[in-house]
Amino acid sequence: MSEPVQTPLTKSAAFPTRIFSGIQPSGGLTLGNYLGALKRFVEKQDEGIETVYCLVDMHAITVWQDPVKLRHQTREAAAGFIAAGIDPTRSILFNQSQVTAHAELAWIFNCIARMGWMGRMTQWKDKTAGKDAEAASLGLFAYPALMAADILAYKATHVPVGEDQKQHLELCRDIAIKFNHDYKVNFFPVVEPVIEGAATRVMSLRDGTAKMSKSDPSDQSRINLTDDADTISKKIRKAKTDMDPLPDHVEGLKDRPEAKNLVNIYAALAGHTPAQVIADYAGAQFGTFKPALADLAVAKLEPITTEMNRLMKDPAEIDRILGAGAARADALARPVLEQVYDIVGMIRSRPM
Ligand code: AQP
Repeated sequence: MSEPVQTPLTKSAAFPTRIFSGIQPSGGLTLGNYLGALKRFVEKQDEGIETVYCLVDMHAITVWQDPVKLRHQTREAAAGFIAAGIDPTRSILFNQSQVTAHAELAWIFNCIARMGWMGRMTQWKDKTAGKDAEAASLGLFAYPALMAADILAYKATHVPVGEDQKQHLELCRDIAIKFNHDYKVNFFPVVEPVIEGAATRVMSLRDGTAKMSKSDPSDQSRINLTDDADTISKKIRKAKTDMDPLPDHVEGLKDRPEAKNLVNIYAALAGHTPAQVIADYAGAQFGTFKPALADLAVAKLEPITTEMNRLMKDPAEIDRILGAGAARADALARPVLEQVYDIVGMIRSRPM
């Protein structure tokens, strides 16, 4: 079986290749997080690239989080990363709040980024749509500056993400360029987003035009990495679709968002292209395709869920792994931050 083609990473002469990415522990991980991010984090690690992965708990609190649940979700996300194949001895895996360089650099970037840049972010607009934007947290507005700090504290050159994060990465590039320009340095790399594979935007199972999201009020809209086999099967069998059979060309999926979503999910789980899936299922009714997809999803996700459940029985060990990862992350980020303080003209005379 052929895998969808992955584009080789573009290399910079000035900055060694380093990958950074993160996920918010703002709920349980979804199939969208898995296919759009986590699965590809593992691929990058296995390619032997230096990889830094972060559970961005400070991003999570830009909207209200129950403290007890947040701690649980952070451990659960860490378990999900490890169960999916992140090896904490090869990748650096930690939670953001344990490395204070993120918050410190974010403040400096708050002073580099412009209000207008933040106001144009579609995630900000989406998350405040139909609500009183004046009542949203300042943290939610400034979210992309913290995200830029997450990445640039490591001088990361590449960031694997889903399609929805593309605009935030463009803003990260703008911040790096403006910092370098304002201070007349070539200090920060201009990061490259790595958006590849068949499922860069996994959509809701209830609405093919909305992103599958861990904060969607409907649990039926998403597959959680904690769902058991029976729940996964039921959710896929009940997924919204139209009445037509699958087309015989991928172009036939245009204007059929729900059908396209299910085909893309199948392709990403199987490691095929959507065209290969269509070649196998041309003319099939959803009564045939959905059970095949459900079986595939269960086969791929059940081992991860089982391993997550096993790891969650030892929260102290998860905390130890996150702490060890944070110490390694801090050793990379602190010297970068100290240089930034020097560049912007701050006195650093405190005895260490
Ligand atoms: N539906 C998706 N399809 C593809 N990729 C996705 N990602 C998230 N949802 C999808 C990718 O997962 C990474 C981490 O995202 P995040 O959890 O930090 O934030 P998010 O994109 O805002 O995810 P959610 O599930 O929608 O969280 P909430 O509901 O809390 O806002 C990113 O690489 C993202 O692209």
